[in-house]
Amino acid sequence: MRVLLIYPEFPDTFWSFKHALPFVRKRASLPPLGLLTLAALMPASWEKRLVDLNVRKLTPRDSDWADMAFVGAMTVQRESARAVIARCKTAGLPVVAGGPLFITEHPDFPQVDHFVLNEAELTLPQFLADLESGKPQRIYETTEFADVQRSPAPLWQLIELRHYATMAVQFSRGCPYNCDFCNVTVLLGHRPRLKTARQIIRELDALYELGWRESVFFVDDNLIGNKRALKESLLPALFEWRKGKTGMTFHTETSINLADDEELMRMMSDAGFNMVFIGIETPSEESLAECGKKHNKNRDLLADIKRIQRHGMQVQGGFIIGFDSDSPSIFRRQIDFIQRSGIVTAMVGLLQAPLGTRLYQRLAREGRLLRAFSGDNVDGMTNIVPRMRLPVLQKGYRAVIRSLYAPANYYARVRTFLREYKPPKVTVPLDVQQVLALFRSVLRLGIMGKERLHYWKFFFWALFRKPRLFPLAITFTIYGYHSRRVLDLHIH
Ligand code: B12
Repeated sequence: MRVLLIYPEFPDTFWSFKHALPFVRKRASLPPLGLLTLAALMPASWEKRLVDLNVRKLTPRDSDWADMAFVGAMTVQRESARAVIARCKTAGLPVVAGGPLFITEHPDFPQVDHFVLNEAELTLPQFLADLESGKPQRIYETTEFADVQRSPAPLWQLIELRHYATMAVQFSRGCPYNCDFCNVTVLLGHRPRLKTARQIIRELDALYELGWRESVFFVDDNLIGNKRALKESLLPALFEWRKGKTGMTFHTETSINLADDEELMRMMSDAGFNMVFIGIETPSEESLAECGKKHNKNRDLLADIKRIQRHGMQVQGGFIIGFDSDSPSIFRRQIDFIQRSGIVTAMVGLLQAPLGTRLYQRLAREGRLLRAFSGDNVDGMTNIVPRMRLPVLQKGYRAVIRSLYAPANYYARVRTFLREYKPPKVTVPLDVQQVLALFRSVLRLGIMGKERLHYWKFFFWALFRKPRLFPLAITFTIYGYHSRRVLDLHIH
């Protein structure tokens, strides 16, 4: 059996980093970890070829070679997935689909022959058995959650690592919290299921042996969902593993209560974590109560963020506008909060209700759902009828985005961050591409860019005041450029 594993293209969005990647000559930000894991679950005797459309095109030679196509995608890749499925069908290939997009929207894909839904560790074996006996069903699904300690290491050899900006590993699945707008607990459950430290070390070893020295994203829903396992097992193992090695910094997603645990922050930083993405959502206590984000309530969020930054970890933040409790004052409050926090990469979106969430159920009961979730939570659109009038909400939202990413404010935020940030001990050694990225940023932003005055002011400030953090400062100039390009597309 020859199988093609296909990852559809991401549109030009905040998280695609499409305008930033050319600076470092990369083609995509992250590899498709779901498909790489799926490949490892398939029989070893099958021949496998992975086509990530974010890296290269699908050619007739690929489809001529294959006996079957496996397509995996998130909602944001919907359009590309549709086109890919149509192409495979035209080429006469049976199509199997799985992953988040199809879990929620499989009825909208009549061309797909088989859906292998939920966690493939549980559903793929049954499909394989039925395929073998010649009677494969159309849908395989389950309400159970997989034991990730039996999950195989991803088949890295199916991709060319050099095309990606970051690699990915996954320690746990599931999140102990229950925010009403998030579908992670529906997809992956409440109780974090953990791999063993040994599994992760094996995955990191494989990447290191393939020559990877750049950053690795722990794509956990909340890495600190089980703090004890982290402190007693994973972090000490990572610390030991790191000895005698160069590079390979880590970043991940956590909840804000990371800031409460001095020991955990120190251990994470020592293990090589230099960045965490946190769902901050809003400075409004009423809105936090409304969405059930109890763990963000009754705390000094700004002080928490700074504490994490002082432990050598950059904080990226997710923010939401458009809760029922939000009044028009929220626009100014969000801007002020984000500026003061020094969160450079602030993902601000309008409240949306993905299928399967508690929010979706409530709004369906109230007759306030308009259409399916677009899959991109920062496109300035929403699929719900908000309390605030939609034109007011969208106008306010655009003002927030414009303000946050205007060069003067953006660079001010980077400075706020760099003043607070303690340079981490673990770093990635500078390579040729990073040095070239500096020259490309000078050319694009410092010479050709409309923002050049801000750029040079910041450039010299960073060079003289924060020389150790200068490479990071240049990375921020590039991210700022990407964010402005993408958000301009959405808000004009
Ligand atoms: C890494 C990640 C990203 C990366 C994606 C990079 C990449 N190249 O894949 C980035 C940062 C770009 C991203 C962005 C976003 N993401 Co995201 N992301 C994740 C995250 C944290 C991990 C994904 C992962 O690698 N998992 C590990 C692998 C092993 O699991 P898996 O992919 O689910 O695969 C398993 C099964 O699904 C199945 N499977 C997967 N593919 C296939 C294919 C076939 C054929 C079969 C049979 C089975 C199968 O088998 C695998 C093993 O069990 C997930 C949460 C999660 N825990 O999955 C959210 C998640 C996928 N993201 C989500 C969302 C909403 C987003 C954003 C809108 C913003 C946000 N809230 O974060 C943006 C949208 C993108 C944009 N605007 O461009 C949702 C998806 C909802 C949906 N229906 O699409 C998730 C589930 C989290 C959440 N609830 O918010 N994300």
